[in-house]
Amino acid sequence: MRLSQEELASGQLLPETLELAANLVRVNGFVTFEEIIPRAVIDKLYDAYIDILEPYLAEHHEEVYNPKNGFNDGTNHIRLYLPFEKPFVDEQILAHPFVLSVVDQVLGDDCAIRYFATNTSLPGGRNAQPVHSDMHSMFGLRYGANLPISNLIVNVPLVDTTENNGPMEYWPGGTHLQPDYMYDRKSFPKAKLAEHMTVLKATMPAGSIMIRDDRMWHRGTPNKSDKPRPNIAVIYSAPTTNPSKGTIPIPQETFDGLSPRLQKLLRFEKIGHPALKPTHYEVKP
Ligand SMILES: O=C(O)CCC(=O)C(=O)O
Repeated sequence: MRLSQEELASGQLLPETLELAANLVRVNGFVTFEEIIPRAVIDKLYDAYIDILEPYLAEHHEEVYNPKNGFNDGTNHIRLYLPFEKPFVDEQILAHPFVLSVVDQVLGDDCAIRYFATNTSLPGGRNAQPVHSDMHSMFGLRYGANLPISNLIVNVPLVDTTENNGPMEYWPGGTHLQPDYMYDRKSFPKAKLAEHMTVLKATMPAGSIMIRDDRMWHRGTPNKSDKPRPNIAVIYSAPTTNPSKGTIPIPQETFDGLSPRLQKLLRFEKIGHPALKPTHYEVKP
């Protein structure tokens, strides 16, 4: 969606835009707001991200690179958890009023942030990722109805995402509306179905915001450019459906400097702990 000048200037969605956006998430699995975060903020984030990515890749080369099939099965994709510190900690990224109005509407205003990371398609990838949803079934193969939306992933690309630099591909419209058992690893393979289904590419300008149900099927694709294509990924969860302990260590001083709303969003996280060093290993609660 492209927002009006009035909405961009006031930082508030008009009631009809909010209704449309929330219903698009419910029905289509996602909504995108184009070019929301100012370019200067995005460029600063990109530079800071490259400053941690490059040494990280150099230091962890042996762990992340396999001579047989390349990096991460030839996808050259990396998930890197971010340290909870500036410039990554920015209210425009974590508590943007457009995002909060949509997540409050869909998840409830007691929702919480449970995840803070990046997904990057690095140059030189040969293979696309397998088609997947980010959440697995809650009840395995036993439950045959769709469950309410419990996690919304907010992606913010730090570069213009084009056909050429590894846009995420996604299957909207119904893949988030499946019975719970369809998200089990043993259910009918998504890749087989996806080949016959309509797919979109998440091409968008840097600083756009995509809000998606974490069950919507998607995959990373190879980056044919010579520059990394990072997406920030923040997950907002309905607390009733996501009682896990926190995964984001937040230094007390940093927490104290946040807005009351962002403090509330982060209330289940590890407040008073030193910031995490960047890592590609899964951060467990
Ligand atoms: O290209 C992207 O940002 C999506 C990557 C992704 O889905 C993943 O790494 O699980």
